[in-house]
Amino acid sequence: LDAENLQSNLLEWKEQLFVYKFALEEINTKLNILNEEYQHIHHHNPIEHMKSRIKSPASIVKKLERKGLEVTIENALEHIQDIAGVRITCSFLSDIYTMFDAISRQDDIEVIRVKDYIRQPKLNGYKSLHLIVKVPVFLSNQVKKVKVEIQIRTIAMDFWASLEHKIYYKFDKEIPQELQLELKQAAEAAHDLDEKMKKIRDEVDLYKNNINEKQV
Ligand code: 0O2
Repeated sequence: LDAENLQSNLLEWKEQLFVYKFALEEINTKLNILNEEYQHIHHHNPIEHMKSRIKSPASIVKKLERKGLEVTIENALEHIQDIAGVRITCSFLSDIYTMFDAISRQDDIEVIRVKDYIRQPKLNGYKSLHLIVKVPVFLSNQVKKVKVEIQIRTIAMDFWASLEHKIYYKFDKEIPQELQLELKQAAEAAHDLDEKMKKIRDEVDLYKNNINEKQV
């Protein structure tokens, strides 16, 4: 089954696929609510921006092949965890775990997998928190639990990952060794920037608290 066939096949499976769109809409609404509530209470929004997408049939085929699986819709639905994906970019590292906790606490969301590439970065330097969650989509005659991948990272991690992604494909997934080393150093620089920003924010909070205490 090639990409074109899968595409027409996927159309036949429209019902299977459009639930991913609904699942994304639900997750987006939940995230917007959390962000606004946090802004209201703490005067700080943990989400800098977010982006969601449905994986294209061609990418689904490529991923199945990469995994050594037969290209079938059943395999796609079962083994491709990121058909629906949301990427959340946060200002600060702590915001990542704030979002993670808030998402995990929601009764109707089931977190089925967590990959913490922040505590354990990939060898190339990649950092991000990946969750696979299941969210119920209420249709007219049934409830479908739909898988969504949520990637949460800081602006600095996102900057690094988007450049690395481009380089990876530019070199057809064989990045020259010296470039790999430079990328790793850039990942460390991104990490240092995150730490520096956190320190500055803590100092700003201290100033604010001092001013408030003086006013009381
Ligand atoms: P694309 O082109 O971004 O969609 P799994 O079946 O879930 O166990 P998978 O999908 O490899 O295996 O899981 P993982 O490690 O959670 O990675 C999922 C996604 O994270 C990738 O999707 C990338 O978007 C991102 N990612 C993972 N590793 C890297 C990395 O080293 N660099 C960058 N830039 N992004 C990374 P896709 O489908 O592989 O790619």
